[in-house]
Amino acid sequence: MVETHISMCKVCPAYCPIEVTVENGRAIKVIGDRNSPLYKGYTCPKGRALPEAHNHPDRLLQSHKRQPDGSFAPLATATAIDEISAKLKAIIEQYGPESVAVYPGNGTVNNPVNISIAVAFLNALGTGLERFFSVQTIDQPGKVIAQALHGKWIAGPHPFHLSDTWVLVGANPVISKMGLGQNPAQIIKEAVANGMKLIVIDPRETESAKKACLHLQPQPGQDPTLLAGFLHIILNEELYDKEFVARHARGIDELRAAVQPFTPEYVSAVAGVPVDQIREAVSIFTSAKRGSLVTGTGPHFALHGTLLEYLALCINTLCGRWVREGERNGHPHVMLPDYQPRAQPMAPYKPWDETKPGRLYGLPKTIMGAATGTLADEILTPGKGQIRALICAGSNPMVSLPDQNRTLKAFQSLDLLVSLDVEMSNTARVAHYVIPDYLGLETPAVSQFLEASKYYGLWTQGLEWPYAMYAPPVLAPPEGSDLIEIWQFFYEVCKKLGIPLSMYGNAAGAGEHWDKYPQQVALDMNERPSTETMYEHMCIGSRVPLDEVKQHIHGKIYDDLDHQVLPRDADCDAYFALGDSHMMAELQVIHANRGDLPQPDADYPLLMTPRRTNEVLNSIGRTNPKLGGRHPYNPAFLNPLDLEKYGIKSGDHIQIRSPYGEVSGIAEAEDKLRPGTLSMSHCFGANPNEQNDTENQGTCTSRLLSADQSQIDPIFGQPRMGAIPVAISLIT
Ligand SMILES: Nc1nc2c(c(=O)[nH]1)N[C@H]1C(S)=C(S)[C@@H](COP(=O)(O)OP(=O)(O)OC[C@H]3O[C@@H](n4cnc5c(=O)[nH]c(N)nc54)[C@H](O)[C@@H]3O)O[C@H]1N2
Ligand SMILES: Nc1nc2c(c(=O)[nH]1)N[C@H]1C(S)=C(S)[C@@H](COP(=O)(O)OP(=O)(O)OC[C@H]3O[C@@H](n4cnc5c(=O)[nH]c(N)nc54)[C@H](O)[C@@H]3O)O[C@H]1N2
Ligand code: SF4
Ligand SMILES: [Mo]
Repeated sequence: MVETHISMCKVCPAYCPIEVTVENGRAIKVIGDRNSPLYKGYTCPKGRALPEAHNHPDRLLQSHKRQPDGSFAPLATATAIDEISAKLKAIIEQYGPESVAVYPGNGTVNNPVNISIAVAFLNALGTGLERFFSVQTIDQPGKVIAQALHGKWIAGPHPFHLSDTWVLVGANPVISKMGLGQNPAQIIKEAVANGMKLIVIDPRETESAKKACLHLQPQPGQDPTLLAGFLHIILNEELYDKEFVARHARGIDELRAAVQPFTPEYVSAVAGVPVDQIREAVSIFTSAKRGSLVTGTGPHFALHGTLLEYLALCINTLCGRWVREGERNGHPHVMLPDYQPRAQPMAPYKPWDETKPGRLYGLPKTIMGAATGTLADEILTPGKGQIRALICAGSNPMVSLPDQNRTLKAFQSLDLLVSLDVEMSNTARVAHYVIPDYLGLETPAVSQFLEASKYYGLWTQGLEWPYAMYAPPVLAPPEGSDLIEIWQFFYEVCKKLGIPLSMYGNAAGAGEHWDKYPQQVALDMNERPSTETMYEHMCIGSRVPLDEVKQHIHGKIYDDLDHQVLPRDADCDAYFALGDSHMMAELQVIHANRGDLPQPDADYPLLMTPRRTNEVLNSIGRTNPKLGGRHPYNPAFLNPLDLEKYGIKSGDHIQIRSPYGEVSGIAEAEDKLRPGTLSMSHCFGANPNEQNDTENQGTCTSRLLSADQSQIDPIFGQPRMGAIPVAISLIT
């Protein structure tokens, strides 16, 4: 029997609506839902390859336990949970609850309840965010931190589709879908056709840059210097919105003083961008009326991501690029609670507490949770609080953390490593227990997370339309499988440990900036709630009830729901901070050290930068025959001039060395890449204790990174994962 169902792809947080063809209970085809009012049929290759993910012969269908000889034997999931709970109990009794850590990753995106319950589990243990090692601290933590230091505009930034300029600093939404989830290439194309002046700042000519009116190609990692140069011009030439700044911001004199050394000539010399391009970018941006300057992972990974984001926010604030009184809310709520946007900021606050230093490097407690870049050292460093048990929930730290060798050593020393995954990932292969999760088409879907992601900083997704969708499960789990969702796993463990769980529903905010506080819901610990019930908890108090959203199978744009932004409250005493003292001090540091980056030299003449691959999401999709099957490795992209210099051709195997490690890769020419740059995707390759087949598995770039203290942000722990000095040579 062949039937079609409307569902949602949940591989990434774009959550595209899809039409799934099912034959005798098996998905055989996925296309975009052409009746979706917002996405209009858009999908990417990863969504269209969902049938191959579900039907993959190596998909994990049973729990597995590692045997003394290193092989894995299947066991019932309930038995595995019994054993894991008993081990956790013993570990907690012996070493305390701080010896148990959780690392949720991108595999949790398929159901946001997973993250809530992972946090609830740690809260129940009494350790909370201190043992929550999430991707948040290796994926631009500077976004939330800088927003805390600068202040957050309640009515939000200008929406992209209503802007006349936009600056992408090291972000490539056409491939990543970050910032623009609903057919980014088309949205950008239409915006540019309608007159938007798009500026891209990226060492490569990206798919997004091809649509830009101006493309700056700086030296990797020199973006804070470049943005300080923009500010120098904006402030010295008085190109800012004086009325807006006087009304809503403080600290302009401190900022002006701090950017004085960043003259266009200095910035040009350090960042490697011609002065006239710097001036042109500023002129285009400041003479437009609407639109933001936003950042992506590329520049965030060069260690000064918080400063970068802070300077970006200062540029937007100086130019008054926030939704004003009388305008429509740019990012309206549907599945989140109602709130009244006002044209005013929420006050800045300090998002860390140095009176509560962590175990390592004096890293303070922050609103972002534990510093994931230090996870291996947290496991390897003896003393109170040493991590003895780690639960990896939809994450693959064996390839996503810096310094793969150190990660392996740390993981091999654990008393308990659990991997909740859908395949035998790099991390699952070194775990003690591997627990199989459902795949996306087997669970319900709801779009709330699309709205909530705006709280993680500018340009992290966020919906520009009052849109919502719900989709029921399309497939039953495969016959004979023994699956458990991530949140259900934590629930069952808590039940065994006799600890009650509470979740927080409808969270509209982050850190100390809340449009509305979440509602606490105590879970029934006698009878496990259904996933549907958990979604009801998640959407508790939503502006539109979940039941109403369920009525519209293709999703709905609730146009009539929009809000007009009210004026600033007469008694509002909150102001944006333009001159935060920590940020001003960091500006001095980057000035004193020409960007505070390793400079290319004779030993390491190239800088390695990160990039995303369309067919895979980090490591997700690598084993899918339709995705990674066709593109099994991550090429080492180089400018043809560099290839020629080293006597290398596209397709040649090369050795790549950094001060921290060595790997082999496969060279590929990329015409418009800035010379001196090696551009490569991450999360490929085998584990250090396995044979690596570069042509079929790619290369783990994390072996070229270090997790030493010197390579980690001293407050937020973001490890340096960009602008890495490297050398290459031909393997003969
Ligand atoms: N060198 C370098 N390192 C980086 C980066 C970089 O650019 N360069 N980027 C960093 C960034 S931004 C991030 S976010 C991290 C990513 O870090 P991770 O989240 O650790 O890496 P992923 O590869 O996304 O891992 C996702 C895992 O979830 C599994 N999975 C997929 N679907 C499901 C599901 O439905 N359920 C469950 N339970 N599991 C599922 C996959 O098999 C995979 O093992 O990497 C970081 N590391
Ligand atoms: N297809 C696909 N989509 C993904 C992912 C994926 O792996 N594949 N990963 C997901 C994840 S976890 C995340 S966090 C988002 C990330 O989303 P984005 O941040 O948009 O990621 P990228 O597409 O890599 O774009 C980053 C750009 O930064 C550039 N860059 C590198 N170094 C520098 C630098 O020093 N300065 C400047 N100015 N630019 C630099 C790179 O060349 C690249 O074009 O994407 C998500 N979406
Ligand atoms: S962009 Fe691709 S991976 Fe992301 S939700 Fe849409 S179809 Fe899925
Ligand atoms: Mo990420």
